[in-house]
Amino acid sequence: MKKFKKILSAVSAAVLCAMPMINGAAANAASDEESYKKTFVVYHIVDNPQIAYFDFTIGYNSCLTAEPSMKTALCGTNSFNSIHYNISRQIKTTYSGSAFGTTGTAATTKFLGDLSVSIDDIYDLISCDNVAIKNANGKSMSKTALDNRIYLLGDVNGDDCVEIADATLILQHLINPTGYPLRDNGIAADVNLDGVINEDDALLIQQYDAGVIKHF
Ligand SMILES: [Ca+2]
Ligand SMILES: [Ca+2]
Repeated sequence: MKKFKKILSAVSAAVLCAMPMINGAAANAASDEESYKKTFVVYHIVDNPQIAYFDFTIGYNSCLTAEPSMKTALCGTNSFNSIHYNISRQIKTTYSGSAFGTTGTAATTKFLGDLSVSIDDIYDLISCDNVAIKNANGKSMSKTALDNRIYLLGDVNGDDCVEIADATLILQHLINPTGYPLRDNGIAADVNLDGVINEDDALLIQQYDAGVIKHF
């Protein structure tokens, strides 16, 4: 019951976010088209470079849809496997290989939710459990060595909306990084998840705002 109330409280903010898109021509014929979605990403961040094995499980609420976790370049060619269980709404992922040797994002997991789902709700809708983390010697490490953080993809300025201002901020940042810094190293700005923040990400946000694409 508590979660349901929280979702309802987010509706008014979501309607405000959606206003620019409703004005777009592409959004007028929305009834028989795919509806707009918010794209949330769990970033699985290596906080201890000695990690050589991790095993985590993510569970998620029925108001979200999910994909298997994806590895980043940080995992290299080491063993990485992720399975999505639709029925139980769980994603199980394992990594096994050499120690990372550096910190950074090892994997990402995408979720799609309706516009009514706010970033404040998301930690109640997604649960991340680090089942086991080990070093290269097979010794168990603290489960907090892998940090799981959730962001609304494309919300560069952190106002819980994805709109043209976010694309503009990326472009301003590319020209003047110190004058237009990005929060948390721009982690929410890399909408195509290629590890680089550039004009391609700004363009995708513009396309989302214009209704050309409905999610990332
Ligand atoms: Ca924003
Ligand atoms: Ca990118």
